[in-house]
Amino acid sequence: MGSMSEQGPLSKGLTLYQSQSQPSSSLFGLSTLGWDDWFAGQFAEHAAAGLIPARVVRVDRGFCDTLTASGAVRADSTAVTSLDPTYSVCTGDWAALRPGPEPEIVALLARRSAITRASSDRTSHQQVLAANIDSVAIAVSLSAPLNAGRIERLLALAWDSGAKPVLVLTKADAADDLDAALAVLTPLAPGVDIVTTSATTGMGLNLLSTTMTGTTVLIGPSGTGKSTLANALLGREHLGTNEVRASDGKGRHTTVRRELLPLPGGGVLIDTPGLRAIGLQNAADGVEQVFSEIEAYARDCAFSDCQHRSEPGCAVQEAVRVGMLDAGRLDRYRKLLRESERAASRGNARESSKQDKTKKAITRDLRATYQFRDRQR
Ligand SMILES: Nc1nc2c(ncn2[C@@H]2O[C@H](COP(=O)(O)OP(=O)(O)OP(=O)(O)O)[C@@H](O)[C@H]2O)c(=O)[nH]1
Ligand SMILES: [Mg+2]
Ligand SMILES: [Zn+2]
Repeated sequence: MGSMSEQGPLSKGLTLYQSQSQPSSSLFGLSTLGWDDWFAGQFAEHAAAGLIPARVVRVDRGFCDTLTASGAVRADSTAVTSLDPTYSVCTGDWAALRPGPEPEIVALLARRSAITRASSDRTSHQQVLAANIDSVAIAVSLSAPLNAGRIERLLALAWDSGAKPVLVLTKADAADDLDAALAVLTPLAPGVDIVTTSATTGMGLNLLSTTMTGTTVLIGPSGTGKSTLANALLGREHLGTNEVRASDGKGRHTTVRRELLPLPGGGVLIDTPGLRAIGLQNAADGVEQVFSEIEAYARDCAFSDCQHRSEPGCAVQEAVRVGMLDAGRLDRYRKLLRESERAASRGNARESSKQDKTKKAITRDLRATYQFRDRQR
């Protein structure tokens, strides 16, 4: 781990290209940052215009830190900054960059996936938390009381992004009763891998790094140990961390910017600030995926439009009655669906946009893959 300390993630990309072992047109090093044929296919016209591909590491008031095939570049990003946050440049985006003494981002490539939440400003805008992600790692602290509703909410956001959710349990060294925690968490997350970790003892870190291929975004409340975990995976103290408040055990919102970090073993991690409010917007697909066992019971209801309240022949209520399904979970399912639908009906014309349809299509695709995988287990 010590040997990594001189070599930051930014210089890593640079080193790959200084070796000159590849022709200068080769995008070999970019693939370690997540570049693939899907993005390359969109880039032909930009390449013809003399632009180069760059992955956005950090967005910082009109500028972006990016990684390109020839290393780190800080570029003006005014041209890709919009009043509507959905369309503004975001960590994880692939951009077309005009190199030179004053580098500039000219355009963004279409996103393959994005994790979004309803904006805190209560408009119909969506805030993009991270773009072009393959997995969403949800950090859950084992040293704090578990909050089922919050975990389900984060899972819904994750499923809805088109990426694969993973529950990452942190601070296992400080857990009161790990088995009891797993017994609570497992039924909340059907079809989701759960990895138990401790940055203090190193527990689960190898397993976690093999689980994370491509780009992983780490989300969760403040103080759950996201940045500490990222540092442990990175092998050096790159990100600032801070103790939780002694008074109430809550985090101090130490991380204030999203940041993309290439990992030494391959793959890319995006650390994010602790989430306060997690508003769902048009995330019904995600909600249904989180509560997939309820959806499965509902297929056996006598009425196809059963509301699972007091209808005769309701298979969901039957599951509650025989103890297969927790009544509280059914309530939370209803609440999240309602919230998501209400937000969607507040009238967001963009919902029907092509981008959104693409996102949903990808979600469906991934879902089919995971369902297939689950059957194989
Ligand atoms: N016991 C124990 N403490 C940990 C572990 N990981 C992190 N912590 C502590 O938890 C506190 C919060 O860690 P951070 O990494 O700053 O948490 P964060 O999720 O990045 O918080 P924000 O940036 O505010 O969202 C720090 O005091 C860490 O030392 C762990 O594995 N075990
Ligand atoms: Mg942090
Ligand atoms: Zn029913």
